Order: sequence, then C-alpha cells, then structure tokens
Amino acid sequence: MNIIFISPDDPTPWRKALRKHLPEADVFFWGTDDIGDGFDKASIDYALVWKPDPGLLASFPNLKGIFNLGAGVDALLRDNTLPRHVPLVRLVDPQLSSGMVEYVAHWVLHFHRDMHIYAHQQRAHDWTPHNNASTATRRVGVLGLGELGQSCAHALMMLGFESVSGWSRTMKQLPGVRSFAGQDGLKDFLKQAEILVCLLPLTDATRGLINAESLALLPKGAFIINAGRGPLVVDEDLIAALNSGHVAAAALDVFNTEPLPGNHPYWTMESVHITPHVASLTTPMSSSAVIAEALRDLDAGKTPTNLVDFDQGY
Ligand code: NDP
Ligand code: OXD
Repeated sequence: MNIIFISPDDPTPWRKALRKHLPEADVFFWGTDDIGDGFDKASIDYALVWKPDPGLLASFPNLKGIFNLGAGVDALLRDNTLPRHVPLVRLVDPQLSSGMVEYVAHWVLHFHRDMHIYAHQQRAHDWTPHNNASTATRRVGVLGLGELGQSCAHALMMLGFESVSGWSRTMKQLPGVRSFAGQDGLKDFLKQAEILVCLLPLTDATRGLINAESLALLPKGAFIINAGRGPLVVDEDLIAALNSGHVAAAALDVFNTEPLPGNHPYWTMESVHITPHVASLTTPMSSSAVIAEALRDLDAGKTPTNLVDFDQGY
C-alpha cells in the first residue's frame, strides 16, 4: 500500500507515528527527498492531507481514499478539481476533542467568572469584587453538536453548567442537552444563549451565520466563543455588537483571513481575545492511530466512519 502525505507539518513526528500505526504502508512525504525524479503518482493508493495546493490531489490518478488531517474539510472542498468519486474521510480523534474541550471550557469559565472584567480592573488598579454567577442558571449554547460540540457540551455539564443547549442540522437526543435544530430552531436557541460557543463547520449554509440579525437575538451582554471557522462570522457585525455592548466579549480562534492581518480592528479591541487557530491541534501519534483504522476499513471494502458528505459540505 502506498501513501502520499501532503502537509506543511514537520514530517519527522508523522514518519514515526505512521511507521508505528501503519507499518505495512510505504509513506512518501510530499516536498521531501522521498519524491525523486522517478516518483510515480499512479502508484499512490491513499492520500493523507492538510490544505494541499489546489489541483494537486487530482494529479494522483488511482487514489482510493483521501484522509484529511483535521476535522474541517472546507479548504479541501474549495478545490474544484478535488476528485469527488474518491471517499474523503475527516479527522475524528479523541485528542482533538479533548484539546477543544480545554479551549472551550477555559473561555466559558473565563467569561462566566468575569475574568475579562477583572483583567480590565487590574489595569486600572481597581479592587471591586462582583458576585459570582452560578452554573445553575448560566445558559450556554453550542452551535454545532457534532464530535467536538457534543464533547464540549458534555464537559460543560460535568463542570456544573445545568443549562446547556445545542443547535444542529438534525435533532439530537443527548442527556442533559436541550436540542434545537434547523432554521426553525435557530431563533429560540439564540435567544437563550448567554455564552455562545461556535463549533460549526464552514459550508454554504453556515457562512455568515453570525451576523447582525443573529447577534441581535442573543441576550444583552452575551459572549461569543468561535473555534469553528472565521467566515461563520460577519466581522463588521460582531465589531458593531461588541462596540454597542450588546455582545460583552468574544474569544476568537479562527478568522476570515488567517493569519489575522496586522491592521485588523480585533487586535486592539479590549473585548476581543485572540488565539492563532490553536484551539485544538492535530497530534501525529493519536491521529495516525485513528487514520490507520479508517484506512484499513476502507481498504477492506468497509465504509469508514466520518466520511464527508459532499452534498452537505462536512
Ligand atoms: P462534525 O461534522 O462532527 O459536526 C458538525 C456539527 O455542525 C453537526 O452537529 C452538524 O449537524 C452541525 N451543522 C452543520 N451544518 C449545519 C447547518 N447548516 N445548520 C445547523 N447545524 C449544522 O464536526 P466537528 O465537531 O468534528 O468539527 C466542527 C468544526 O470545528 C470543524 O468543521 C472545524 O471547522 C472546526 N475545528 C476547529 C479547530 C480549531 O483549532 N479551531 C480544530 C478542529 C475543528 P448534524 O449533527 O445534524 O449533522
Ligand atoms: C481542524 C482545524 O479543522 O485544526 O482540524 O482547524
């Protein structure tokens, strides 16, 4: 079995991880000395990729499967030449989920416990205590109840949040989580989300979903945590909502343009907390284990879990 690995990541830990979890495969690392003059693209069975250059995957004529080295496939689906007859599998990895849980729990607690206010007060040498809000009454809403959204909703309940809700395309039955679905459920979901966690994939249906209209539905003083994708948010609308105080603060990990341009207003807004798309990072060892399992399923003619639905775009 021959595999092409295409990613800007350092190949060294990946070589080690793939040797351990896929010892039967010959793995060739694109952009390294593995790809000599006689390299035969037709010999490649599977591709492991993160943001390959558009057109590159189409140049491997005999691919039997493509494995995305991340959860979001929006960048891949933007490539019009992507071979759509080839199964595309996205990454679902317990370590990716736990990284996201850490990021989301951090910011939910940060806002819930007024840390954004105390940070501001510290700069003003201001010793004003505030009453602590209660997890019994704080309402947290998770946009996107997939692998990551469900893990985060569960973790928030474990932290004591008694009012956790989620919004997805299809209705969910998750113990303790109030489920809202589809456009019909969106308004009611937003109206009660004091802390809004965004873990939606970027698709034609979700682009720009966080806009003036949806932001206006949030309770006054709401918080936004976006670790899904930047273009889910209309930046000017979020900035206006932050400036008016309707949205109290935002933690943003993903942006319309990455890296975030140096002159972007977010950089200097006190109410905005920026991280450089690190909410959860793919780790070679744990993701190689799950990719190896899915790859063997596919090779044995089974349908792997976590196949991308090209029609839905995720
Ligand atoms: P999943 O595919 O497991 O879940 C996606 C969720 O979004 C599902 O609940 C789905 O609904 C819902 N959804 C999709 N489209 C719509 C829609 N039009 N209306 C309502 N709900 C919708 O994805 P993951 O949880 O694994 O990952 C989510 C995203 O997180 C990734 O696509 C990626 O963009 C981002 N991410 C960011 C990282 C970071 O470091 N910042 C790291 C990893 C991922 P349903 O359940 O009904 O299908
Ligand atoms: C992902 C990401 O989609 O890191 O996995 O953004």
